[in-house]
Amino acid sequence: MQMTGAEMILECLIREGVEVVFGLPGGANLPLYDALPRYFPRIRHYLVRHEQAAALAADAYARVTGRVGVCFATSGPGATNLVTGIANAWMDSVPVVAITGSVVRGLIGRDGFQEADITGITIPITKHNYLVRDVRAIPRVLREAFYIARSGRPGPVLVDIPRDVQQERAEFEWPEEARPRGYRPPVEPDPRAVEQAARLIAESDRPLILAGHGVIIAQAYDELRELAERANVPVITTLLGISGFPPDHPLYLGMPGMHGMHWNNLAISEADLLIAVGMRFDDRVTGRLKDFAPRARVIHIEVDPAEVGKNVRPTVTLLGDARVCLRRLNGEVRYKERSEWFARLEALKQAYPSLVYPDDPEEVRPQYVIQKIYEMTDGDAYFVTGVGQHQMWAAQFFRGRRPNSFITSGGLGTMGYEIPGAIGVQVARPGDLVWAICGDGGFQMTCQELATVAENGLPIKFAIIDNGHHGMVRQWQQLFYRGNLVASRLRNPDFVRLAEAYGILGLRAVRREDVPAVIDRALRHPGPVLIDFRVKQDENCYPMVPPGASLQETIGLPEEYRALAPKPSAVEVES
Ligand SMILES: Cc1ncc(C[n+]2csc(CCOP(=O)(O)OP(=O)(O)O)c2C)c(N)n1
Repeated sequence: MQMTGAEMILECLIREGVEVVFGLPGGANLPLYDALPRYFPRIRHYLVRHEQAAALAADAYARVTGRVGVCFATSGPGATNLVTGIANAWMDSVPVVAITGSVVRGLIGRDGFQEADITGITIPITKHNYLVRDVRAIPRVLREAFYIARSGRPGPVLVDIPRDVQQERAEFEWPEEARPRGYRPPVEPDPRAVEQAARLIAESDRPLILAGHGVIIAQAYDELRELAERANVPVITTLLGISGFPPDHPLYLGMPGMHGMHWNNLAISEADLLIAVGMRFDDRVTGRLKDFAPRARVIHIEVDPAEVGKNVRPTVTLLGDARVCLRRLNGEVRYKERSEWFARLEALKQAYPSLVYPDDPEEVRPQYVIQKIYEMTDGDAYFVTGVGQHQMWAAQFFRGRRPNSFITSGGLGTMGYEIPGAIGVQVARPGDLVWAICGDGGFQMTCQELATVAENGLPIKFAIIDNGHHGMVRQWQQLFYRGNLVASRLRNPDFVRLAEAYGILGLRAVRREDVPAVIDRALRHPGPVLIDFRVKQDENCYPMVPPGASLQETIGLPEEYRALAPKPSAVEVES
């Protein structure tokens, strides 16, 4: 059938099962937008107010659905505005296809109006990208783009299509084969490696599982749990592995690393075996690499061969999809009693408490707000965060009950993720409760998207952890830059009135006793709500591994906090 390039793009999206697109039009993608209404309502389009939000919303949509997220932007500034969102998806292995309009073919390379070499710019932050110069190539390119984005280790793919290519007509031919030649991501691990891994687990007296985003991407929740229970091994989840394992499970130990549980950082240093599943030994997890897990052998379950040995050299590698690898491994492992190790972990937990904080009625502690939200929702919600202290507290105190319900920017650490991220999640899960845990700094990086929220009646609950600062920056300046607080203080707008300006219910909490009441009010309100939680401004986030330090050098909670923890029992722990 003959169609225009623009129609071909939309036809391809339909065939790829795309239902939702986030985007913003401009001169170079107007043919695409011109054709779009003919594909309504099979495709729903969410108009954002800044393209960064389109890419970030597509990223969050992809994280919760496991499907490819799609965003549109025009050439030049539209395309470059996507860059942060694309980099975010790249760092966290999220399948996104970004479709940009480009200047007409005759202007390419001639500094045409709104020309930017977006394929050049995004080479290092995409799995692959394309500039389509021939209208007949559109179906093949988009088919490949979706295949590449979602297969193996997922990631973003950008497809740049000149305006005149969108306008040209040609015969639409859907290719049989989606996989580009020479691209074959691993799926099945080597059976000998599986046997060897099982042997290491059987030999180990002090094993730990380190579960990362790969578990969630592969939807290997049951398989992870089976491994832990079958082999009797405790589970630590990285920031992006949170919600890959039930937080109330007796084998769960929480997060490791820079703001992870103190006991985990010490346990990793004592472990004789790490079973790393779908995680890449990020520096925020390992601390100083040369002192990381000095006693441990390592089993690395990983889908991307480029990750193997990049930071930590594994003893055994299971190369393949995490779910498939875990299934194979589960077939080989046996239960082993490890009472000494469990006693030791219990002792570390008691000696190095990481989740206590003072409770004072006059001040709102940020940890209290976050804990209260988890409590009052009974963890039955999606939680999306920004980046900074609030993100780390949200991770530490996580109590969500659903798998894959903690959505956050990990590798890139993109402030401003909280609003577009929550939009992507709410669009993907219209009937579910979505809480955005926001920083007052990060919130202002994308708060124009409150218009998108209001326009579409997305009933997101925004909790601004308003400490009047770029809190994490203030903390670093206080601890590592002689208390020289530069450019970390924020003079904020009146967030309640800002919400009201967008037609969103705005609430505020200034005392501890206000907190449950405003959360309750937000939960009862059917539409979007913004709550400005005026929290204690100088609260620091501990535990903390200082930058460049080893996990063994974790700074624990302040003494007066630790004193609040239940007293250690008879178990002896040398410090
Ligand atoms: C886009 C971007 N710019 C700068 C930073 C550096 N940075 C990391 S945390 C942080 C402060 C975050 O402040 P806020 O959003 O208020 O959260 P808080 O730490 O106070 O909870 C900054 C500036 C970043 N992560 N992302």
